[in-house]
Amino acid sequence: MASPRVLSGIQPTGDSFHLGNYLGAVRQWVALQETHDAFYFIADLHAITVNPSPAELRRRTRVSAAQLFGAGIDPERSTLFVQSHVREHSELAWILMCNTGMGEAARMTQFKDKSAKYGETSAGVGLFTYPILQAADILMYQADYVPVGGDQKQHLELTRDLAQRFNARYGETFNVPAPYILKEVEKIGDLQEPLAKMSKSSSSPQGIIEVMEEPGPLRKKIMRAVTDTGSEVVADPENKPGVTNLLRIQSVFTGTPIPELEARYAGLGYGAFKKDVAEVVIEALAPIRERTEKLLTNEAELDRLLAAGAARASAVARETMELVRDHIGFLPKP
Ligand code: AQP
Repeated sequence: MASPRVLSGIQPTGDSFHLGNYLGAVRQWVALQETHDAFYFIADLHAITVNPSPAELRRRTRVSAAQLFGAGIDPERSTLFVQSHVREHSELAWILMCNTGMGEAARMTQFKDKSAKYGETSAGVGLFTYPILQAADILMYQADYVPVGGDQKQHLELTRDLAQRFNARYGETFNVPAPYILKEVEKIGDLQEPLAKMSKSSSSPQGIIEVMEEPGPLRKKIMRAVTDTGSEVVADPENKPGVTNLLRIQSVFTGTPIPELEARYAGLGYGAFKKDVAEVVIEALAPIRERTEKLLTNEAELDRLLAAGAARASAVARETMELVRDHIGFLPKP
């Protein structure tokens, strides 16, 4: 029997991914490639919703690819590609848009959050239709599971609704995917505002840990992370969101259960705890940074790997689109 398929994407919207992207998504991608038929992509079509300059987009797309390979995505076991290299994504997004209600799209909270920055009427239409493109990305590959952070739950629900609606209207076409979200890392908090998610676009430089960050500044940021009143190192998401966030980070990286960490730091205070968290994060990210930097010295090789990924992804996308076009009633191309 074929392995179940996973599909996920990440936007090239920064010069580095952050700890939330890594722990919430990319780390699972690396693990899942061992047991699943894995498709991962760099979401450059999504990234243009916020109008990066062409030079910025090109650089960030390559940096993103290098970071994914550097984090452990194996081009032999996973299909890693750039979204815009597979033209079918945009075509399927349009078809799905024609099957989405305005009210349904307007309910997406990420649009509300992101458009607040521009003002709802000046935000691009692409930002509004973004979740529908995301549904197209997923359904195109007939994915079984989508490993993402908790912020994507609502978009996954929309994807499932659109798949079911399309199947009911036009006949069985799409696999209905399920989210794959790990509770303990579904939301890595901003270091300065731990109730908010760490985010490329909304976190302040002090609130975000970048995967590509040098040990010096990284250590400083963790030492300065907002901790809560009191001095006990205990997980309490409501009253101690800062400490809880750091405990979660240390726990996933070391594989040590949180109660064990709480016992270890009993009576030691925040300083000793934060120092250890910083060392754990530095040690975990250093090899990723080094491999990424090395990969970036050979752009031609990086582009070759991405071309191979695009060829494999395109073959699947063509197959899905033949089915979609036929089911919807488009005439075959003469
Ligand atoms: N703080 C987070 N905790 C856990 N998971 C997170 N993800 C993002 N932030 C956290 C997950 O990372 C994957 C890739 O995200 P993305 O780059 O496609 O976009 P995003 O979710 O909008 O993340 P950002 O950092 O906030 O990017 P910008 O600022 O560009 O919008 C997803 O699986 C996401 O859930």
